[in-house]
Amino acid sequence: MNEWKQFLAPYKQAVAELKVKLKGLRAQYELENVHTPVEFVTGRVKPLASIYDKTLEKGIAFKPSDALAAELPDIAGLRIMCQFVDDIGKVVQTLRNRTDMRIIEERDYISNKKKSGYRSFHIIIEYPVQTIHGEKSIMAEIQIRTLAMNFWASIEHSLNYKYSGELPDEIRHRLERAAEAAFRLDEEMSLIRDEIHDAQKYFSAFKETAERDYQIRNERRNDHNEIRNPDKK
Ligand code: 0O2
Ligand code: 0O2
Repeated sequence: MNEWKQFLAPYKQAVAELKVKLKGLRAQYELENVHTPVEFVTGRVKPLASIYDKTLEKGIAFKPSDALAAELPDIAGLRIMCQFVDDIGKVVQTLRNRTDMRIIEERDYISNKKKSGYRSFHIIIEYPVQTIHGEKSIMAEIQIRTLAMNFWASIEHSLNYKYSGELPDEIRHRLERAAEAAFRLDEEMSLIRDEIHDAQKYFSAFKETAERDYQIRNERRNDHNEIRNPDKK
């Protein structure tokens, strides 16, 4: 078990670092007061049970090794959720421009959806982790998708788990139709994105003004109390 702990340690570190970096993108866009293509970011190290299942599927030995690391590029997995389909391209371009990771492979399951109905953009990166024994390069997978694609994928994933990958035909068909409905939702939202952006800008400005008003009122109340009760601290 300790062997696995040691093997997975750089992946754990990579997930933690990449989460901070990718969430940082959102903060930078917010600072510049422009629409952020990053809605939220999640990350995980693949659980041992899932690693075990993958080794059975791929016919490789279930033991910590370079061969296993090479066969499973998603031991470290990050997910970036976007509001609009267009945002996905922006995030991909931003990742291509970064110098702290190297893109090894891109898989576009948005233009080429999977048979299940799955849509997402996958990027496999090589990422250097600094350890006490020097630099260790590991692979990580970044999945970029819209909120609607994410909603579909998480429901489908749970159903697949429930039926151990053998979905009854009726559910499979319904999921295919639901995937199309999710994609149409994305298309509809894209068509009114300017309206949505305006509304979001208005809402942020409103929140800022309300926050400022609250602070001013609070300061005035404190000044007033000090004048009326000068000895009270
Ligand atoms: P906030 O303020 O909640 O948005 P950790 O548990 O320490 O490893 P983290 O980031 O808390 O790290 O956990 P995780 O599970 O990797 O990421 C969850 C982040 O994604 C949290 O944001 C959740 O709020 C956010 N999240 C999850 N599902 C949704 C969703 O459906 N919609 C939105 N908008 N956000 C979601 P933060 O970063 O903790 O901050
Ligand atoms: P988990 O639980 O998310 O970690 P392979 O080359 O065979 O190892 P594959 O399937 O060719 O892998 O790679 P792919 O399809 O580029 O990426 C695999 C990951 O994408 C999956 O990881 C899922 O997270 C997601 N994914 C791919 N297809 C589907 C799908 O039809 N439905 C859902 N819900 N997710 C999908 P894991 O390891 O399968 O699972």
